[in-house]
Parts: sequence; C-alpha cells; structure tokens
Amino acid sequence: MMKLYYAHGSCGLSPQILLREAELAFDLVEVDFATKTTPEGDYLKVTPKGFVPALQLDDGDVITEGAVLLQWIADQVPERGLLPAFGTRERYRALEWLNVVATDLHKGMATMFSPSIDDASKARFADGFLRGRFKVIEDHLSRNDYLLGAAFSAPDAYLYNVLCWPPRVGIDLSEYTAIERFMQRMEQQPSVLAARAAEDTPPR
Ligand SMILES: N[C@@H](CCC(=O)N[C@@H](CS)C(=O)NCC(=O)O)C(=O)O
Repeated sequence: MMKLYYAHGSCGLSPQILLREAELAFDLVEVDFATKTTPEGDYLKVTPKGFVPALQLDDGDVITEGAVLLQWIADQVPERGLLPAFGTRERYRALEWLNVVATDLHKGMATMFSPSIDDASKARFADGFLRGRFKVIEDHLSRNDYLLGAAFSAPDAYLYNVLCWPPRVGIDLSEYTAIERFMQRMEQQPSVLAARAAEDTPPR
C-alpha cells in the first residue's frame, strides 16, 4: 500500500485530495515537524529533506515535492483527466499553474508562517507581494470556474490547499469573491471533504 506522509493543515492536503480523486489506495502517515519523526520512526530516512508531502510508492521508492506528486498521481489514471495529456499545449498550461502555486503562493505563504521573520516585515510582504498574486488568481477565477477552465484538475487541489492558509496568518480574503466561490466549489467535492476530515484540516 502507498503511504502519504503529511502534517496537519499543511501542503500534504492536495496530494491527498488527488489520490482520492484517482481512487488510489494509500495510508496516511503523520509527520511531527518538531522532531522529524512519524509513528514509524525517523522521517529523515524517508526523505532527507524532512518536508512533507512525500509519497512512498508500492515498490518502496519515495517521491517528494508536492507539484511532482500531483503529476505522478494524475498520470496513474490518465482516463480521469486530472491533468491534460503529455505533450499537449494544455499540459503546459497546467504546469504553469502548478508552478505559480508552488513558487509564488506556497512559498509566499510559507514566509508568513516563518518564525524567523518579524510581523512588520510579514505585513509589508503580504501587501507588497501576496496581494498582487491573489489578484491574479481572483481575475482568472472570475472568468473560469477552475484554473484550467470549466473542469477540476490537479492544480486546483494545490490552489485550494494553499488558499486555506491566509486566514490563519491574519490575511482576509473576503474581498476576493471569485476565490471564495472557488473555495466553496472545491468544498463540495467529496475528495476534498474526505481529505480535510482524514487529516483534520483546521477551519478556514
Ligand atoms: N518544496 C517542497 C516544500 C514543502 C514544504 O514547504 N513543506 C512544509 C509544510 S507546507 C514542511 O514540510 N515544513 C516542515 C518544517 O517546517 O519543519 C514542496 O513543494 O513539496
């Protein structure tokens, strides 16, 4: 059985959503960030990077990096359309969005959680950088139900995951009405509800 290593309320939510969309069997293994351990033992033996998410495949190999896990999962079940087919223009559109979420939003939000950055710097960063990124997403979602248009795909799981975090660091997203509609749309998907319940995601 595959194992998805995750932590409560972290970026492990999106691969879990996608595993459920793909109907692939997996066990969840919780990682303690403070000690880098799991109930099984030393997490650094699973991945020396010590970050979640990590996916241990049936053959014992481990894949890391959330945006890569999403691609691997989607490619196990191409018939489900969780990502466009290899080599198509749409595939590169999807990769663009995965990259935006991973590099701008995910790591941008990581700055807001960092214990080594003071509150005033975080507030300037939120206003000077993050709000502009949220606006790009807001404009896109005001014209499209999902990142790739009319239908759910892997980048939506990652976007949903990362957009659960702003309220936890005092960023109010209520001015972004298209984002809120997207979040509510996502929360109607059984995969999202099941993933949130399984890892006990904090309310947003
Ligand atoms: N480059 C990695 C980054 C993953 C990452 O930042 N994970 C965070 C949680 S969202 C983490 O594991 N943090 C562990 C820690 O801070 O000790 C990816 O995209 O998957």
